[in-house]
Amino acid sequence: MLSAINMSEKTNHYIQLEDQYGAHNYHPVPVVLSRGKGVFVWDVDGKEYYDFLSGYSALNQGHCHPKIVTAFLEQAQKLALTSRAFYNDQLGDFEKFITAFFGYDKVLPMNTGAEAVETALKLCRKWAYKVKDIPHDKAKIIVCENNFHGRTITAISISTNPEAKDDYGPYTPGFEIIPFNNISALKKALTDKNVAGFLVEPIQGEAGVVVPDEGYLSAAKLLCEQHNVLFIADEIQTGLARTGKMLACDYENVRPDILILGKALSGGMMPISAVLSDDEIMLTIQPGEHGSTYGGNPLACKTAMVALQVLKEEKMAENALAMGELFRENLRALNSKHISIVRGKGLLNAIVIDHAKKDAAWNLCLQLKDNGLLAKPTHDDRIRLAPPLIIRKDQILESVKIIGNSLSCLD
Ligand code: IF1
Repeated sequence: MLSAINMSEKTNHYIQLEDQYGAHNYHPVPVVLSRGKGVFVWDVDGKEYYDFLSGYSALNQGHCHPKIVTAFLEQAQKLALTSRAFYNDQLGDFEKFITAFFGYDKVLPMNTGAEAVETALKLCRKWAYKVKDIPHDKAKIIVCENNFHGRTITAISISTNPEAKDDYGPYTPGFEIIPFNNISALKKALTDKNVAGFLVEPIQGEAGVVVPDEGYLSAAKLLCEQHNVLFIADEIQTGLARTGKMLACDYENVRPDILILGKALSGGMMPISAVLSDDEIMLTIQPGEHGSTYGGNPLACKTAMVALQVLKEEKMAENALAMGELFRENLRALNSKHISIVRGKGLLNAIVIDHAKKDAAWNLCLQLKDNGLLAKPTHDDRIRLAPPLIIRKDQILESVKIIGNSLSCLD
């Protein structure tokens, strides 16, 4: 239970409601938000904050982007859901738009990121049995230590994080876990003829923004090609301009066999995810073999097309690249004894706090909040810093100043 000290009456009221009536599956920073616009959010007392979490990278376009909101509202008043029992006049346009946008034959629309990951795993297994001719129920998919692919039973079955995994067994079989950023480990795992796929985040977000060595992704993709194994990129957090390119795989010109997108695909309006691949893989799933009530709904389709459009129109990847470099350069220039590492790509960054006290990162986040910037530790000592991609130079410099001033709370 949070102590009510130095929290306003209103803040305390909403926190108590969630404590009393909501599951305790999160430990949020004690701030109650009521409005968002661009890079800013405001709490119930009207205090303004820089949002340096961006809905876990679902708000790349910024809070309530006017063009996305307009499209959302227009479609919501026209036709929001048909189910896939019938056709609708938005899905085909969305499918044409997004497959051209990323250069794939087809897309399978879902809702949450975890559902898209599950869909990608199902496609990989279907392909294994129908195309690669792997013996039935023997398909194996390789994943990396310290991954994060969602909260479903299969996603936590392949997790190496006890907090995400413990007491949820028995676990889904058919996976092998290897070290991330380790080509020889992948090479060894690929000697197994029953391997059908390699699922990887181009940068490990939840692990604390762990960027692999230059060349890792392209070397992994080449190995997959040589072994007729599908390279499956989970770009749910790294995709959609977050790392300074439209996809993190673009840094190494890697074209995943299966591309998984989510989060900012809707610009933070609603859950929209998508799995893209070419016909040889996508057409292994026949009518009735996969689906979802809301997958491909007209509201999601209309919203996603505009959310993708503004990424390009407003050159958000280019801005993320430039602002990310400025951000890391100025963070390092703080020369704080409390920051051991500053790392990231584009505007997906993290600082690693070097401090004797276990809850130092949490305390820093509380101080940041008081100073007008919202962030949250991803593990005890790592703080992800990921603002919306529309952030300007003066706002980056002001944010670094806030971070610099807040670090003294650790002295
Ligand atoms: C939480 C962070 C965690 C993801 C990748 C799939 C999913 C995610 C690479 C699933 C979701 C969210 C989930 C949220 C916290 C956040 C997160 F890395 F983004 F910070 F947990 F690691 N693949 N990430 O990052 O997508 O089903 O949530 O739409 O669960 O606490 P989802």
